[in-house]
Amino acid sequence: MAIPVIDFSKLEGEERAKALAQIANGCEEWGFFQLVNHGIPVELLERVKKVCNECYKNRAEGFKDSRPVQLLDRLVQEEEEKEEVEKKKLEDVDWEDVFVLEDDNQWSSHPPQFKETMKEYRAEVKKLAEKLMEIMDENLGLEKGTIRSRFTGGGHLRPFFGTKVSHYPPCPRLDLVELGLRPHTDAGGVIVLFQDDHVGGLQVLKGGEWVDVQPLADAIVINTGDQIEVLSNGRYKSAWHRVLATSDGNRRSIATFYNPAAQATISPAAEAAGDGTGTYPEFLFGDYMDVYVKQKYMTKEPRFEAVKAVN
Ligand SMILES: O=C(O)CCC(=O)C(=O)O
Ligand SMILES: [Fe+2]
Repeated sequence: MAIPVIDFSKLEGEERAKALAQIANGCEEWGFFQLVNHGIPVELLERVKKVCNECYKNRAEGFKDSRPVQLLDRLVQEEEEKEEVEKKKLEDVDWEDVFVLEDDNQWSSHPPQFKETMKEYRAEVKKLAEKLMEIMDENLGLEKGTIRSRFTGGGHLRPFFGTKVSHYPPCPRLDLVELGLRPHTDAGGVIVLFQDDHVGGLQVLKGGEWVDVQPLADAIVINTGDQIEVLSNGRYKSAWHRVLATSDGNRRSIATFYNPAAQATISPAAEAAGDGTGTYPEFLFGDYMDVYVKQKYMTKEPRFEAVKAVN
């Protein structure tokens, strides 16, 4: 079983209907799919890889003092001190080093090309995400622009647009730390992921089984978050995913989140409700995020319940 790989350029030609159907299937059956010929220049992707790899190098020293490394060191030390060890694993850490880029936060100046390259990349990703939202509108039978409009309070609010640059360094004790990132569904809207083309580890839960999101050179992975599930009234379920830690690889991943504005009101879009299965509340996305930050690694249903209680 492999997640769908879709040729995005086919949307422009005679095979448009087929491409639309493939995307609908990816959204309905998987919550994850990969795009090839997505329109982001490969030459730009090459530059993104390069500047992010450089950035990781500059951050390597800092990772040595990070929480996961400290916790693992402590556990290993405890192991050595005790004779009889019942193996305890570290289950509440992610073996990763991350930072987030937004339009108005501080960005690294090393390497010197980092800022301009990532700015260019984010502009391309934004275009792609907005195109995808229109395709989802079309597939859901919604008027063009509905999802974007809901995310932005009818165009008055600025959507959240953040890029999480992650590095998953090799983990020396996979017997004690198994995960680079614990299982979760994403809180927001449309996620555009440029993952490592060699080192795998990302997996999606499908029918009770973890399925690899196979590394594919120059492809872009798309997944949908909890807000698309709500807007589509359960037709597009946000999928559980996780990242396995590895003992010998350095995995790079750049995930960009196109989410509603904090003040945007989210609720199922009536037209999408046709064959929807959900009963979702109406809430402010910011209120949802307040719940999410405390419950990220838990099931989503209690989050909807909790946010209902806020209103
Ligand atoms: O690193 C990855 O491939 C996935 C990251 C992810 O799922 C997230 O940041 O929410
Ligand atoms: Fe995620």
